Amino acid sequence: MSPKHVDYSLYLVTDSSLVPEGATFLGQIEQALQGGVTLVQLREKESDTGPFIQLALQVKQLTQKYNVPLIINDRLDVAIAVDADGVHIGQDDMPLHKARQMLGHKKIIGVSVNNIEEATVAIQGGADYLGIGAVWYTSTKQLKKQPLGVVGVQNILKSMESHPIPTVAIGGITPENTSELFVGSRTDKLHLDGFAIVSAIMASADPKATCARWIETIRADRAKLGIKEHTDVDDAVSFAIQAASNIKANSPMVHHITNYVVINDNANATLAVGASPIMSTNREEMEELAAVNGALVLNMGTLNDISTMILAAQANARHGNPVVLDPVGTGATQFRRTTTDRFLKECDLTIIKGNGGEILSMAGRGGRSRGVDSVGQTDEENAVLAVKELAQKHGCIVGMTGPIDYISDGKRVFAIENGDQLMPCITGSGCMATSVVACFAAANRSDYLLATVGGILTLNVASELAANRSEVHGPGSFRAALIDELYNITNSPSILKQYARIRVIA
Ligand code: 3NM
Repeated sequence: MSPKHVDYSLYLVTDSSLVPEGATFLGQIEQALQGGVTLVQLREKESDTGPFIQLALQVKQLTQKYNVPLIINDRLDVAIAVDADGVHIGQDDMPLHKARQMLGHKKIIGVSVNNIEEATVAIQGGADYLGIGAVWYTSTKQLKKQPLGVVGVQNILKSMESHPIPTVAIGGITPENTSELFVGSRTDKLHLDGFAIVSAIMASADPKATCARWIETIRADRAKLGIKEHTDVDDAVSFAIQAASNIKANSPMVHHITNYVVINDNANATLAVGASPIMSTNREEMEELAAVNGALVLNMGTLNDISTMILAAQANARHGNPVVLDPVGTGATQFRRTTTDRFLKECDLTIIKGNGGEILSMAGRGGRSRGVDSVGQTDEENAVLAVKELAQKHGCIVGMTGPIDYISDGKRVFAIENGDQLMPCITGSGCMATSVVACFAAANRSDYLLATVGGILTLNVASELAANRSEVHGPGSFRAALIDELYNITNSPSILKQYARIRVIA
């Protein structure tokens, strides 16, 4: 699960000592999940390492069943041992930079803060979210500092306005005081993203009903303030337009290790959208390039030096650069399947962008490849499950291109219906889509799902504009016109609004 898309609305923080008689710890958590908690933190201060890991694995089974991230309190070793989605650290726990070094950029790291200075340091240090507390007195934890009250929370939010990250409040929060806290703490620009709760859920006689009512209240409060719940199509198109301008403004370097059939088209597509291509394959310079890259493309078309590709991916991930895999023809041979598995295991992939045959085959949902071409079609239900499951399994964005493109972060799924039928008639149109997606990701790191949607949308709209040109009579002239239109969109991206045919599926 990418840290960027976590729903913090109702965050359960566990405490096994509070479970009522007749109920069980896991039962309380499962009921809370059924009621709609959006995040779970396992917080067991007294547990030894072995039993903690066993418990974490049991809780992870539950959170996975309900597709909710699992965060481990304090214990990085346990978080790593069970491959949790992240860790929550207090001011006296492992320093944030050490935790990040150990967990990498794909895991969520939350930090407890009680004042403006702690919040500033945590944000500068790269925290993914802040737990602000304690808001009120609580019998669940011995507080070392005075509770903040609603105004104290608001002061911290105010101090974050120029560099916001998600926030949850914690300490003494109940269904009865949530609205007061939410409305009272908001600033002109910011509001709490959610509420972290221990006793009011763990000690509840009916956690499912408690949580279901609670999440309703939270949503109603947001609606009253006119805060939108989910990213919609308009958001995705606006993001794409801004994202296209950002590429041109920043001209990020996009390093391709790609195949020699499409290398020239990949470089030209990259230039056309305003980024700067480099197509090096020499192992000697991978590390140095990673230090200045905006993104890395790994394209499996003509696989040669796999260990250099892995080296480059690891170096780029270390520098926080998005790594985009195009698993060309992955299902076609055993060698390609094995190599794909190596990439999945050894590289910290940000985005996988493949055609229907490739993505369905990786998801075990029936895709086939003949050579590097996609074979066969699938219904929408299967396609949606394929991108969603694959994204969840590998904690990255998955984009599947075809007559309709499906893109998911494991939770949300977008479908793009743009594109022209001449696209599959030129070699490497899918590889070009991957290049453009990498350019979007390089210059728009705040939301890789929307960056992927933006990249695929841009190429598809360019293909429609190219096919409609009077001088385009077939694949050859279409190929040249496609580069022209990519370039034109980059210079006036608002045209995307007029052409975009996007749906949000989930
Ligand atoms: N952290 P309840 S307060 C775990 O201030 C925890 O950082 C706090 O429990 C902080 O929801 C707290 O039962 C306990 O009041 C919150």
